[in-house]
Amino acid sequence: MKLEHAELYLVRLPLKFRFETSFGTQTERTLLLLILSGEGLEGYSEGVMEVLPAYREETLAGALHLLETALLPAVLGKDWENPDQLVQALAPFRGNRMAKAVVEMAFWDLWAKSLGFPLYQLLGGVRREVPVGVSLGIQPSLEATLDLVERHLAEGYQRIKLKIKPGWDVQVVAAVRERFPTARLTVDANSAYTLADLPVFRELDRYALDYIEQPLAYDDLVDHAKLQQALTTPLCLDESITSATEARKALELGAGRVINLKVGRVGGHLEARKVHDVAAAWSAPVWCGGMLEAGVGRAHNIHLATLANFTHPGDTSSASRYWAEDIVEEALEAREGWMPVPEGPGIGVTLRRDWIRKRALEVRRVRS
Ligand code: OSB
Ligand code: MG
Repeated sequence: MKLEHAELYLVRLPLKFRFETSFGTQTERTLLLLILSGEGLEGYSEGVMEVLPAYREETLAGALHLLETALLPAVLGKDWENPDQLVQALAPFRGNRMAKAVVEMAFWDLWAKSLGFPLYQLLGGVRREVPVGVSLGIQPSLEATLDLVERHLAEGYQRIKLKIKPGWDVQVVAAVRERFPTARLTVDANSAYTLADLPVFRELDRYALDYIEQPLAYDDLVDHAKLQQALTTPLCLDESITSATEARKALELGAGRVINLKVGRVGGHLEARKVHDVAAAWSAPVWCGGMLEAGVGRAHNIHLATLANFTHPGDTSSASRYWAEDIVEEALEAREGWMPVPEGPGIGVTLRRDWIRKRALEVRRVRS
């Protein structure tokens, strides 16, 4: 596949809900969209980086700069046999996995389209629909939390993930567990705690949570291993897992027993599949995380989540929960906790091009 040119768009989308986590509150998403062209076809991807480095280190401005000046120039004007070869060309640039994922994922879409296959078939997926739960932000009150949980369970979501932070943890879990004794429940701390908070986790250990997601520092494995030793509830790592190598080290150390796999965080589908395989070798389930994606990123996530070891429900809930209007024509909607895989070659979505062009904050064209 000869890559010819690329267009980068920055688009601001207002969120339908206020999304509070331990690291901040979001009311909108500025997303980076890549359209990669070659041989008369187009591949699409969406970045997961945010304006500010609150989740991990990468930023939107940094990624845009790197894509324009280094990553896209390294791949444009050349003929790539497969995604592996393209990933090798990006290997000399250290880190910046979210930015690299933008290039890699658009290439997968393009390559799958050139071969006439849906992406999930090329990845080796085994499902036509994927199990989904929902990630619920910190609410202003316990009553608001209980209402929100009730509504999403009624919609059929297979598990509820509650965002927690110091001072908003045990009491909210206790209240939700009391009202919904058999619901699959998890919590996500987004690195808000330290080992000094062991008493909080001992309390949380009593509520039959599926797992506790990323309680400690975003770049830590060792303290997570110490915490895991002290608990019955499995820990799930999100921020800490940036590659298959980190996943191997985490599982070997006992830093967690479950992985929240985000294709954007680990540098693309190829690395995500390696993380998936390492986890399977350690009998550790993975599930598909989300970063409040619009239609393109969401479609990529769904295709990835068809792999066999995605046994726990993911965060890839219905697009209509997040956005009044999406960047794609297709409605990516879950039914009774199952998200169907988009049909057609590649990721199977059509861009709303005129709408995107009208709303774009910036457009950058990169040629070989
Ligand atoms: O920690 O999983 C996370 C959103 C943005 C950044 C980090 C996280 C999240 C979510 C929401 O939990 C997942 C989603 O609904 O897309
Ligand atoms: Mg998380």
